[in-house]
Amino acid sequence: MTRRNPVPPLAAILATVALPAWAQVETRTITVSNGVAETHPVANGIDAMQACFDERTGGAWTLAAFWSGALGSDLDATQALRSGTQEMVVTSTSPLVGIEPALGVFDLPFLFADEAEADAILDGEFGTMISEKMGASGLVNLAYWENGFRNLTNSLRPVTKLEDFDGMRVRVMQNDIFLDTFSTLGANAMPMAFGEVFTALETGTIDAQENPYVTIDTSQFSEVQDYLSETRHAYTPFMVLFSKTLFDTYSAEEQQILRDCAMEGQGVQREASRALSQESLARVQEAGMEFNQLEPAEVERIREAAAVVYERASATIGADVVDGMTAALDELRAGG
Ligand code: TK8
Repeated sequence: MTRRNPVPPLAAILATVALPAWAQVETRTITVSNGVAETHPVANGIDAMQACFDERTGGAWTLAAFWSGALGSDLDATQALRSGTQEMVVTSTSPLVGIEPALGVFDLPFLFADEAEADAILDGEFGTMISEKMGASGLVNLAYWENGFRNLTNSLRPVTKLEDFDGMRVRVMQNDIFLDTFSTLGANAMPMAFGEVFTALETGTIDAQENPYVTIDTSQFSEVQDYLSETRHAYTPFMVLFSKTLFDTYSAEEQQILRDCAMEGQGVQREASRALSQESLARVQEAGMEFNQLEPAEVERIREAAAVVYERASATIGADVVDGMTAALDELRAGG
């Protein structure tokens, strides 16, 4: 930038700060936190987002990432966004149902059959409708990333059938639908923030927890759990949330950069999550976990036992939201 005398007006400074290829942006440090370790595919998404920022802002924006719940739980961090003291969080939807009950729709057991269905619903009209609800709570959802299909680990026995849940002390997220699902299956469900799970498993306060393979792997749960059973009982999305209070202080161009770069991160993050999933499964087995798949008939029995949760959760989630999801899935499965 060339300095002129006397001090030029602000508009002239702004005009000379940025090269034409770059947007007119403020210099910013954007704090982003999440509950997983830096080895988790969320880091691939954050790196991709930073690369996108570099390109679009000419290096004016820096993502300051905090891992393993260093800034608090998913819920604490989300509350910090709402009060405008933190910019961004990558969080599971499940702990946020107290803020936006409609998010509970993603917690319904055995909802999505595979990743393609999850992507189609989240990236389609239904996902947009849910994102738009977040504004009322002071949050902007920039993109859906992936936590993934959840599987059960425990220290008691391989889970091969419904009866194996009996009396098992299973940590669940702070979410009534998960609580109801695992209670219904016969487990002793104990809600707990993610940051407390490793220690609770280590000390034997709980027997079991459930999370996607990559989270089980990158959180070192293989050190404190013996059995891993492929239950795939739910798919949890990550939301890339931004503080609406802070978002509203950004220029329209800057807001677009946030959205575009979060979407660029989405592709990279989902790909990394899926690529790492089988690697993670292999790694935890090498670390000594005993892995089993369930007979399809046994999965069906578990699914049928849990189905009652849909009816009970519908009023809280909103019957319109549950019906909207069902209709979207029906349409998708019919090939529409
Ligand atoms: C990480 C969480 C976690 C979630 C949970 O912050 O709490 O079990 O699945 O992965 O979002």
